[in-house]
This record gives sequence, structure tokens and C-alpha cells, in this order.
Amino acid sequence: MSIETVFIGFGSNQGDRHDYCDRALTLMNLLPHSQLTRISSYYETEPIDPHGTMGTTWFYNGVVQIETNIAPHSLLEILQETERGLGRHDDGRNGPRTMDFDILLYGQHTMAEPGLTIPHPRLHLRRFVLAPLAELAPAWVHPILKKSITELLNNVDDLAQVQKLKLIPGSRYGHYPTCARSLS
Ligand code: PH2
Ligand code: MG
Ligand code: MG
Repeated sequence: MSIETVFIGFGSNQGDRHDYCDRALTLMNLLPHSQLTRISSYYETEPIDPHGTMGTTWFYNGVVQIETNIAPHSLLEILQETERGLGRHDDGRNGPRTMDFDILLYGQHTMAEPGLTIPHPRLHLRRFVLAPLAELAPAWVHPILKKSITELLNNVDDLAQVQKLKLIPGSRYGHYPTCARSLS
């Protein structure tokens, strides 16, 4: 495998959401064969909840950029294991979660397999993904839609609210010296 630039979304709407996100960043910083290179701001976001199962608590959402040579399916497994380590209990329904990771973009690769679709199939439909992603990669071209993240954000229909928070992501657990936090 070659080294690829990968964007991972994270979100929490259960328990101490700020703390779960800070702990998630600590763990992203420890991924094997990878370098955590950028962290977006945190956003507090209204839940998108088509099935009425997600609860009323707003999410904390954000996006990280890593450079990695972990293959997509292995990365997915590591992220799922990390979700469980952060207290996620998968009881089969789309309920509130202490931590959810989603592989959003994996270089310019595309795949559609059971359990793993890249780019994430709803990435272009969700303001809570596009807003933090646009901080890190405004000019990144969606490999299927052939539009930049900025264009997708400017045209998204999603009216659910997203509020950028003035918190320093990950600051409770120290620094990520090689990593640029978005200050936009
Ligand atoms: N994740 C979902 C469903 N709805 N809404 C917000 N605001 N943020 C999320 O991360 C989110 C959601 C399924 O993973
Ligand atoms: Mg998700
Ligand atoms: Mg997920």
C-alpha cells in the first residue's frame, strides 16, 4: 500500500461529548502506520434523524486528516474497535452513540462493498460533515461527484444547524505537535 491522505469524520451525542471527542483525537494520534496531520474545529450539530432513533441531544462533530498506509478495510476495523473502546455498544439500531467514526474520503479511491462505501455515501448531503471537512480540504475534489468540498457545502440542501465551537480540539489531553489545528 502507498501512503494516502484520508479524512475521517467523528461524532458523539451521548455522555460527555467534548471528552469523547478529545479522547478520540488522542487515539487517532496513536494509529499505527499513520500520522495525524490536521484536526478541524469542533461543531455542535443538530441531529439528523430520519428514523427517530437518535435522541434529541445535539452532536459534537469534527473531521481529522491522516496520512496512512492502512488499507481501507483494516482501517474500518481499527476504527470500529476504537469506537467500542470509547464505550459504544452496538445494539443494532441507529441510537445515540458515545463515538462514531466514518471514513469520508480515502485519497481519490472509490469502493462500494457491503459495510464499506468510499466516499461515504452521505458525505455530500450533510452539513455536519461538509462544514468541518471544508476547513481542512476546501479544494478536495469528490472522486465521484467531481465537485470540490466548498462547492458541495455551498449547495447542500441540509438545513440542520451546525455551530462552530470556540474550543481547542483535543486540548484536554495535551498536544499533537506534528498536527495543525484548523484556526479558521
Ligand atoms: N450521525 C448519524 C445520524 N445523524 N446527526 C448529526 N448532527 N451528527 C452525526 O454525526 C450524525 C447525525 C449517523 O451516524
Ligand atoms: Mg455516522
Ligand atoms: Mg459510522
